[in-house]
Amino acid sequence: MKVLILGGDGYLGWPTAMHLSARGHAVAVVDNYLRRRLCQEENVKPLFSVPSLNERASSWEANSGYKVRVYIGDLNEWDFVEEVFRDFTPEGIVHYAEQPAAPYSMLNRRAAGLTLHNNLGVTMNLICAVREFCPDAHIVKIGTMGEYGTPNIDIEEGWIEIEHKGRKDRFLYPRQASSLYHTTKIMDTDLLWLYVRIWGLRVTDLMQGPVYGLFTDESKENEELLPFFNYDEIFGTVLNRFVVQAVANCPLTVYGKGGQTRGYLNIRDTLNCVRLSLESPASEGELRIFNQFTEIFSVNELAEKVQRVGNALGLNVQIQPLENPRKEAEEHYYNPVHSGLLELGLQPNYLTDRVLEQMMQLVIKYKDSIKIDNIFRGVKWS
Ligand code: USQ
Repeated sequence: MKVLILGGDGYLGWPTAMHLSARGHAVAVVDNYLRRRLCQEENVKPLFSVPSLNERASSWEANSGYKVRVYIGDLNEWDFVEEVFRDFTPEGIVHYAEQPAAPYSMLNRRAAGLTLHNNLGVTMNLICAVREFCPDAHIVKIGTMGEYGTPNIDIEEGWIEIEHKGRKDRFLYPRQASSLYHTTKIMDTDLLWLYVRIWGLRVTDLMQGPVYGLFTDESKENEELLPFFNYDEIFGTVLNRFVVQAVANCPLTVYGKGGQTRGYLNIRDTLNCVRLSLESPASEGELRIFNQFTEIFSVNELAEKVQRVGNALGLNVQIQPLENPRKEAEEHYYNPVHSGLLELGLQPNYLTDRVLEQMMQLVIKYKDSIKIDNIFRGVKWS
């Protein structure tokens, strides 16, 4: 299948490109290096420096024999979108090309505007490009579990049937996010659902939980191919941050009571979920939604696991509850369904002690490049 990956430079984009090309798909990636630029502006660095997309594509070809095409440009600009879609008319498109950080979106008015403009503009251009150049192509959109928030009832897989005054209908499951970033993902879903109904697009929306992990089958032999790995407060996700904090001998930054509960998954499972979705596409005129995570943990449970595994490796891991900079429920009910991807064939990689230990061992190699002042800055939601 010809697959175009929008946002191919990011934490998930590049590993997805290698994963799909190693399985025989013809892959092209697009990126404008937005995340690299925002990291520079906010003075944060990934754990290890990451070669450019063209350099990574060359290393991957030298290692594996598979070629990944690279387009550098801004998908908010229609002329560039048109050029890419005319040159590489895809059968499947993976849409990661968004400002991905909740804390960044809550930083200030400029960051909020950039998040809104980028995320919705790119989604709209994608919808128009598919309609114009490849109407039968399947869009795999990375959404987020955070779109649902933490309601006091079970979370269904995207849809809910409601009976009201004796009549029934099926609706998108209610969404109520707790950051602007997560809210742009709700708006994306609404945009896609509109054009699925009007133009008959094929769309899969993957409601993904926070991802953890450092290497995948394709990168583990070659550190040049590792993903863009942030551990700072703005762009890093919680478990990746805790692992780096443990290695750097900084107390783990549990926000508030630590009862915040989410569905997590290993980066390897993200790649498998995206591939399985592409290989069994949604039908014409279908918005298919999967909840994409494999296990549920509270922040306290993650911190305790990291502490136990870190101490067994000889680290001295402390846990330090901090006043929560975010506005979110710290103790709540959480019971989301997640059977769709398992039915498609997903075989989860669970968070075992061995997995955590391997992550820590790799981070230990880069211990000297950890910037302690990147770890906590206290971006407040209010
Ligand atoms: N948290 C801490 N300490 C930290 C960092 C986070 O206690 O040092 C807590 C947060 O308050 C939150 C939970 O851990 O309750 C998860 O935070 P996170 O930063 O790992 O994840 P989040 O901001 O929700 O966003 C991340 C990704 C985003 C993705 C989302 C999935 O950045 O791209 O969409 O996870 S989800 O959270 O399910 O919506």
